[in-house]
Amino acid sequence: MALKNAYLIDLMKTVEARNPNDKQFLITVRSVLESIEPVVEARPELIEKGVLDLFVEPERIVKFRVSWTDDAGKVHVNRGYRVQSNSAIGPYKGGLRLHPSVTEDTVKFLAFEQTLKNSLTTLPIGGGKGGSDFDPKGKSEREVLAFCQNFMRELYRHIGASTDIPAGDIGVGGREIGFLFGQYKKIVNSYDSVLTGKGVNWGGSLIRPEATGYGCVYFASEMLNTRGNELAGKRVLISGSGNVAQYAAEKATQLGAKVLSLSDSNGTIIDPDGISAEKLSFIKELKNVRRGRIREYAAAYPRAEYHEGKRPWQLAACDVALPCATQNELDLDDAKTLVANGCIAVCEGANMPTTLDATAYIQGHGLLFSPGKASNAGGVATSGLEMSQNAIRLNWNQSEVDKRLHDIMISIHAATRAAATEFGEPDNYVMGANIAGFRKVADTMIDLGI
Ligand code: NDP
Ligand code: 2IT
Repeated sequence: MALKNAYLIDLMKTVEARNPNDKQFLITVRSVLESIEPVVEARPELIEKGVLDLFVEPERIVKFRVSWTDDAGKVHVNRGYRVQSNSAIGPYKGGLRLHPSVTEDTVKFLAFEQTLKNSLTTLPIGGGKGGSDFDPKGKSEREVLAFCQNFMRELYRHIGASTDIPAGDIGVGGREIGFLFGQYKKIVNSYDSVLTGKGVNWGGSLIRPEATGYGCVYFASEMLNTRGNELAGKRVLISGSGNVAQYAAEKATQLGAKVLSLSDSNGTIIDPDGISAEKLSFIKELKNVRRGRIREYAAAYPRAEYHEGKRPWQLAACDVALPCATQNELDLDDAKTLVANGCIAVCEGANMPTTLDATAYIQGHGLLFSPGKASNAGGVATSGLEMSQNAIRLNWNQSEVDKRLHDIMISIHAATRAAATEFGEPDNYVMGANIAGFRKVADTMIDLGI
């Protein structure tokens, strides 16, 4: 699909000129503009009032130096980022990513996506994202603490409970949120709801660790239901073995599916018997406590095979694929194999894991396909529920939060399909999510005065 509207073509040229090095951001903006083109054509005031011009330019980009010392006393310098993309419907909200691949481009594209995602959650949260090129792999706990404390020493001045509320993402889990929160609290001397994904003893919400993975599977179930189908009995391939992958595997298994794979950046394990709840406990201990590699699974469960350097998609046939690791991890060749093997649904747990040509191929062959901004929104939605509980200084029980999460995923699915149906393509979840997410933000920007 190419842009046809002259105004949007011009706008895209401006975005390219302003962000010449930000490849992923440009791909993301173009793909969103293509989706919302029919809305722009139907509503000239969006152009007249400059809504689109504002929408594609982050409200604020913060970039800072982070220095820390390793266990040998050597000084290291990393770059830290926070991109505050859009605050029309609420304070900036979005995760922090710690991975050596993080650049300004990464954070900018994720913040842009987050604005649309957060709009879909039904909650009052704007879009932001942050992170650093710090690599937590192989670092001691003291080194991770040193990094987190020094990262927060700069970040604290840009965030706040009603300004910007970061959370976890790749490389940032409960441990890192604790280190960041401890430092924030010490600097500002105030117990603010300034981060989510906190531990339950210190303001966290039950179900927040599970929420992204569970939500993704709730969403996949809704998609399958539209074709009179269900998850029970389905073979599922999952990539990643971190937070999102673990809980997607847990919920899929609880709903009667057989999860055949998990992976990490080194390789993939395929277990023909399925990854049971007991085997998943092994994974959680391996990845979250020992911080080991997925290859160790095959040593513990000899019927499983480990494939070094491979992603799951071409290693076994599946009915449902849940990419839950990182961006651009499912390409056109993978999509062709999934289709040839009879896959019926691809539901993204990660942010933009499927390349655009792979997405087009999957949609073109009649599979159900959901973009992460819809199907992984359960994580940030439950972060929103954590903020609600902090605001009323009460904790809801597990079933209460899980029910709210489930209801939110059903409502995101319904809103996405309704928008796609309104524009004549009921199965186009990409178009539906972009339009439904964009309209609420755009209408609010107009209400608040440009
Ligand atoms: P984790 O750090 O917990 O896990 C990430 C997993 O993906 C690990 O198995 C990691 O392998 C693998 N991975 C990371 N980078 C790469 C890479 N470049 N190539 C191959 N594999 C890689 O992160 P999360 O589970 O939290 O996040 C996974 C995805 O879900 C991301 O796209 C994130 O943006 C998205 N997401 C996360 C949410 C959350 O609440 N946490 C909410 C919504 C979306 P290894 O161990 O080798 O690093
Ligand atoms: O990509 C995402 O939605 C997240 N990493 C979660 C953000 C959040 O604020 O919970």
